Amino acid sequence: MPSNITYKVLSEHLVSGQLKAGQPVQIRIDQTLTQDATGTMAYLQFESIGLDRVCNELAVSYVDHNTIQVGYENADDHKYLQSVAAKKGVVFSRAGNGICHQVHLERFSQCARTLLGSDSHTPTSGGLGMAAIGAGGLDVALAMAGIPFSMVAPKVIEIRLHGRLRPFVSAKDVILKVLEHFTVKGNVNTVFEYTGDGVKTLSVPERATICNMGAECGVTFSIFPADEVTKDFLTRQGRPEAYRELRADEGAEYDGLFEIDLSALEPLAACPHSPGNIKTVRELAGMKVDQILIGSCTNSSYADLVKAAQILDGRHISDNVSLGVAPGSRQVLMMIAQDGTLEKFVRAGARILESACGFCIGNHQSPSTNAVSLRTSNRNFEGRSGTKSAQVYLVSPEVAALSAVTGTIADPLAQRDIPAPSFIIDRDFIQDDGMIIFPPENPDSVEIVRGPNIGKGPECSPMKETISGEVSIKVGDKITTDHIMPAGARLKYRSNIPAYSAYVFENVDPDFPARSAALRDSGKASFIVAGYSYGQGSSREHAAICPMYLGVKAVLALSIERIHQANLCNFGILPLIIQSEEDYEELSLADELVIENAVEQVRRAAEGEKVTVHSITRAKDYQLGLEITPLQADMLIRGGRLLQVKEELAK
Ligand code: MIC
Ligand code: SF4
Repeated sequence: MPSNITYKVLSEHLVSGQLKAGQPVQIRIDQTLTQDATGTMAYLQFESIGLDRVCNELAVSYVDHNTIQVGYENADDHKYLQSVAAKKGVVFSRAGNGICHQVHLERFSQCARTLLGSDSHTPTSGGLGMAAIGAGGLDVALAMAGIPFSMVAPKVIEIRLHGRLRPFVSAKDVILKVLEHFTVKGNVNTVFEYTGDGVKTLSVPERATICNMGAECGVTFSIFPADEVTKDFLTRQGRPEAYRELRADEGAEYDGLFEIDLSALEPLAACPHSPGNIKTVRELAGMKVDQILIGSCTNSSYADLVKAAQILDGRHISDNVSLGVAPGSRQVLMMIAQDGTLEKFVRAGARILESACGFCIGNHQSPSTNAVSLRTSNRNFEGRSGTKSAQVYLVSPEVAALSAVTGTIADPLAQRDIPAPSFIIDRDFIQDDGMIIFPPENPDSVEIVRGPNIGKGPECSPMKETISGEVSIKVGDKITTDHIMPAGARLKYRSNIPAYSAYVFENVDPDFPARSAALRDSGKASFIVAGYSYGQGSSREHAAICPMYLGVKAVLALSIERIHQANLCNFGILPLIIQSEEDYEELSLADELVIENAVEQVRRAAEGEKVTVHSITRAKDYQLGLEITPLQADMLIRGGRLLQVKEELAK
């Protein structure tokens, strides 16, 4: 049967299950990646499994998120990560080497292989034909232990590209168009596969930008074919052996089709406070801007920066604007330093930032009160920038650079003063892996360094027969993991569960941690009630671990995003689906709820039965969905994935 590329790659990696949309399957993971903010927990959990070395083909540990180092915490994390990498056979990419997804694309990704990363933007490598999936740290730890990854076989949507982008229109506008159509909700267990004659007009970094922000739609991954363009990219990276042709068969079938005429696209922007809130730049033109930031794993490639600098060349940024530029990797930084691009930025008045996540995760560069900030990154959730009142718009590097000159949001198609940038790679990329440390053959003498910031891994307990307690918080739709577990200034607590737990829902309801912990300490369960798309955004498993630490036993939501749903199961929290908006309206803060025969009910849920939750407060039963695989039912009952795996390994 003719196959699309998604199922070609998945079937080559299938370990068990039937590759049919909606069915649970297990796939072999070739490569893994972690970053520091999720990595410390991932390696603490890997250590607790008790293996001497990682078992998968390639495991890379990046330090890119927490590089600000105010206080000892971040540096403690780096030391732990470097030493545990050496001990366990993991490749270590040092702080300063760049953002994990950009560096992985440049130096490690391979066509038609699988990659599991503890970061939701891992699908960036789909740009060169990899099935690259974001997951929680524990799932990545297990993949490093050689345990297959459990997922639901996805629906595959064909996104057919025609024509060619016009000058000033870029890959960012393609993915913003996709976001406008598919929105940030309802794309769970789906893959976006790009096809059509427009594909060959896009470079690998452009394809990577498009795959990167598929994460904002909530898809499992996005993937491009591997073709001559891919081969050229890998050859210029000095890695021609990583290339393998990957094309969909003639007549391959898909579960849906969305067509985009690249030549008809115009510059777009995602408006506050969601990447799915799309308008044309034309509509926003003239709005005064305070801050502009070019970088992040979405748009910080060599090509992105060269084009932005061409626009700024010989001009100066407006007096009311602060412009920051963060090259995505050390390779990009070295290349812009060599070809004069860096000087163009500096002369134009840009502030050159470290090759790291930095501003994107609210680590620094928080805008002023009520500021309008234009960014080339992928998320503009309220408060993520570090300034709650800031209005963050996501745009292409071209629109960002032009707006830096004018001081207002500028529609490049409506002006003639500044010519359109153009760039085609005609040289090899600089290949210098001097900031990558490969693990020693013999790690006997390596000591794992554990500074005071390195806490313990999470501790779960088996499910009780009766789960009874209270609703400790009720939230609305589209609650992101940034709402649940803020990053920015709180990121430094990632290795310390009790300390980090004090900030759960910090910007939603700062009393939540105390309320939930009080329930826990009096022997009661704590329940979260939420609307649609609960847990969208990041893969951070802390959004499950810290609520678990505070005694949360179930989330009752109208819908839950894929990675977060998996994280909840991994840490023994029931991801229950409320069946009607009326039920959601009714469930209220402090409602007393009880789940009788919990173990039996969970077992049956894996066979499609509903779970009965009794409300003592309203003297009625609610039927809730629990869409879990048998494996997830088992882990929920045993008290989480880690306990489940350890028990299995001990047999
Ligand atoms: C993000 O963009 O939100 C992050 C920070 O990269 C997260 C990972 C994390 O929370 O550590 C992600 O996207 O998974
Ligand atoms: Fe880093 Fe931002 Fe990319 Fe997350 S989205 S990996 S914080 S650059």
